[in-house]
Amino acid sequence: MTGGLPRVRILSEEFTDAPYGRFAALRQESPVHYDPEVDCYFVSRHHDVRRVLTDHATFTSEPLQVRAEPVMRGPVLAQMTGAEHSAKRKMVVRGLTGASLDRHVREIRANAEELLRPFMDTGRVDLVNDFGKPFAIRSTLDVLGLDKGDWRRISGWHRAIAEFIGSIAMSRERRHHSLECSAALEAYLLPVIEERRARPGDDLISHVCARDADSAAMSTREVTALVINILVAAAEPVDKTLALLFRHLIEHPEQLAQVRKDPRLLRNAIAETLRLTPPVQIIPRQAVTAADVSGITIPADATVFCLIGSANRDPAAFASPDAFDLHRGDLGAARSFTAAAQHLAFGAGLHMCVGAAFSRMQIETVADLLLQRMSAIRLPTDFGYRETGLYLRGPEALPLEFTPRPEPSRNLSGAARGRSSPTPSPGIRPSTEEGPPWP
Ligand code: 2IO
Repeated sequence: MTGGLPRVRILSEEFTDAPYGRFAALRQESPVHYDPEVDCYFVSRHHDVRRVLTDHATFTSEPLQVRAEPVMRGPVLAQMTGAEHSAKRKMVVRGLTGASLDRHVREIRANAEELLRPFMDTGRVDLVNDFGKPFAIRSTLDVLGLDKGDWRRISGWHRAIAEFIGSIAMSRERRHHSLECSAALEAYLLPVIEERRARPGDDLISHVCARDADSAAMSTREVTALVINILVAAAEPVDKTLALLFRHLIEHPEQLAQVRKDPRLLRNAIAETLRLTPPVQIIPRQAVTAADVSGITIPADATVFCLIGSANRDPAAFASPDAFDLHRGDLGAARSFTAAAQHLAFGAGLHMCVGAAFSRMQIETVADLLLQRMSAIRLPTDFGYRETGLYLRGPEALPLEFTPRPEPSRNLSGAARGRSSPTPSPGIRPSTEEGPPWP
């Protein structure tokens, strides 16, 4: 059935350049859209995306076997099921919570301070390329307990692996490059994993190497795949989310002023950023049997791409869905980082992002620090904003101009104000856009 349906070519430039403008038509006219060029069904309505992600009997994460496994050197968490899945998920959670979390918060702040310092003299920083990307990698290396001195090398491998995962179609040359980089990363990790087995520390690699009551010890291949999985999943969305958050706040100065006045609103702003502009735009699934979705039959074995950026702007789920509003009542900021989230930026169901709560703390900590150090944040008047990517999407660059504020004295940091979160709170302090320079 083709008559009357919009001819949407997902891989076309018109689509990739401005996907949000096209989602409304897709949701209305072709909510389950077959694109012969990529031989996939694109699901765009909020209700349908949630159904595909939570109906585990009908839709599996099988596509990751070809979309991820080659560069992950083995199966990732999202491919696993049953006891293996819950045991491994638990190990990752253990590395991100409790005493580890306190350490991660300190490391996140230290990484951010160090990366920002060279830009404090000039009052200019590209939040994506100068700050966000190195920050994402270095924070992730801290979590994994890898050597931050190697961040440039690891960053290069990471970029090629992320390109593989985020490509719907890829040239032979690029594919070859990604596979080479992932082999190089594996070779780099092998001696580290052996070392952590022999002398476990308090890092995530040691945690996943450890044998525990309800699971057998993992093979080195399993550990390698899990480490690469965490490296990519924890680093890839960070610079994008951070830059998108700042872009939305700069475009809505009244909301930025409110966040500066009451830093507890930062959480709302992050949740709303993830809803409006999710960094992970596509989650792939495969139909086990033929399934009816919005009146269209998806045949057995078909690949299904859930369009997260579209689901999150479905007017059936959110009022005025294209507006950035950190106060929106239909978002539920407090539950936005849990399985009860209304937006779908972290997915849904059994495979919902295991790092959701951690990422909230991470972005909140770094954004709070940036807001403390920078006042009068603006974009250069001649700057042409551009987002790239269809699968993983974010700003190409975000060159900020700002008025630097000095670092507060050490003994003052860590003063948390009226937070209700059970996790340790970053040192969030109120300030105003017009107020005197810190302190
Ligand atoms: C790493 C794609 C950034 C995941 C992926 C192959 C599997 C899985 C996701 C997220 C985000 C990354 N998929 N994380 O979409 O682990």
